Amino acid sequence: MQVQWFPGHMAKTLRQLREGLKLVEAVVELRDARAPLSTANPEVDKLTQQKERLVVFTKADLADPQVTEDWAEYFSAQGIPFYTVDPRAKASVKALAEFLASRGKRAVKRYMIVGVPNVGKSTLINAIGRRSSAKTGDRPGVTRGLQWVRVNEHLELLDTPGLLWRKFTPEAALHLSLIGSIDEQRFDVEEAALHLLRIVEGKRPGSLKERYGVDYPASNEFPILYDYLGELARKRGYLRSGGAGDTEKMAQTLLREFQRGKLGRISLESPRD
Ligand SMILES: Nc1nc2c(ncn2[C@@H]2O[C@H](COP(=O)(O)OP(=O)(O)OP(=O)(O)O)[C@@H](O)[C@H]2O)c(=O)[nH]1
Ligand SMILES: [Mg+2]
Repeated sequence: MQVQWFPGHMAKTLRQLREGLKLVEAVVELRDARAPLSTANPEVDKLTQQKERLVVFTKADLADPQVTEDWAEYFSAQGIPFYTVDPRAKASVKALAEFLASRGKRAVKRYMIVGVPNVGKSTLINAIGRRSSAKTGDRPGVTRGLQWVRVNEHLELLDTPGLLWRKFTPEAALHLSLIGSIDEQRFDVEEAALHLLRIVEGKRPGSLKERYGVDYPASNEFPILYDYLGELARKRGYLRSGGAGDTEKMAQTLLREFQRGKLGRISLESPRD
C-alpha cells in the first residue's frame, strides 16, 4: 500500500501539539482498539517523553472483544495505564473521567487528547464533558486547531487535530486506511478493499457471503479477488456503462461498511500476532 503524503499539513499539526503540550500535565493517547499498533504514533512518543501518558482504546464496540481483552492484559503487563471507553456507555466514560480528575495534586487537571485522525478524540471529549463542544465527523481531519473543553472546575481537556507521521510501514498504511484515518483520495481504495476482503474472510469466514450474497472464491489471489469485488458490485447494482461491476464504488462501500461494523466485530491487530 502506497500512501500519498502531505508533510506541510501535518507539520502544522505537530507544531500545534508542541504548543498544547506546554499547557498540560499529562497526555491521553487514543488508539483504535482494532489497530492499537498502527494507531500508536511515533511522533507522539517523541513529543511526550517528558510527560505522563495514558493510553485509551476507542471503537472497542467495533473490535473483537476477546482481542481487546488480550490487549488490556498486554498493556497492564507493561505497567502502562490503560482504559477502554465506549462514548455511548456512560459507565465507561465516567470511570475514565473520575480517573483523570483524581490523578496528581493540582487543583485543575489539564490533559491533552491526542491520536490519529478519526480515532474519536472529539467524540470522547464531548462524552466526558456531556455536551457537544467539539466538532466531530465521520472522516479524518475534522478538528483543525487546539480547543479547550472545560468539563468541571477540576478537569479541562484539550482537543487536538489528528496527527499522522512521515513514514508508515505498509501494514500501518493499510490499517490506517481501512479504519478511516487517511483520506480516501490519498490511497488506492480498490487495493485496500482487496486486502480487506482477505482479512474479513480470514477472521470471519462466511460473513462476506452472508452480507453480500456471493460465495467467496476458492483462491485469495488478487486478480481473483478483483473479479469477486466486481461480482459484489454487480450484485449491489453498482454498474459501469457496458454492464461491468463498478469495483471502485464497491470498494468504497466495503470500507465504509467495515468502518461502521457491518461486517462484524473485527480486530486488525492482536498481541498474539
Ligand atoms: N462505533 C464507534 N464510533 C466512534 C467511537 N468514537 C468515535 N466514533 C465515531 O468516529 C468518527 C470520528 O470521531 P471524531 O471524534 O470526530 O474523531 P477525531 O479523532 O476527533 O477526528 P479528527 O478531529 O478528524 O482528528 C465519528 O463518526 C464518531 O461518531 C466509538 O467508540 N465507537
Ligand atoms: Mg476531532
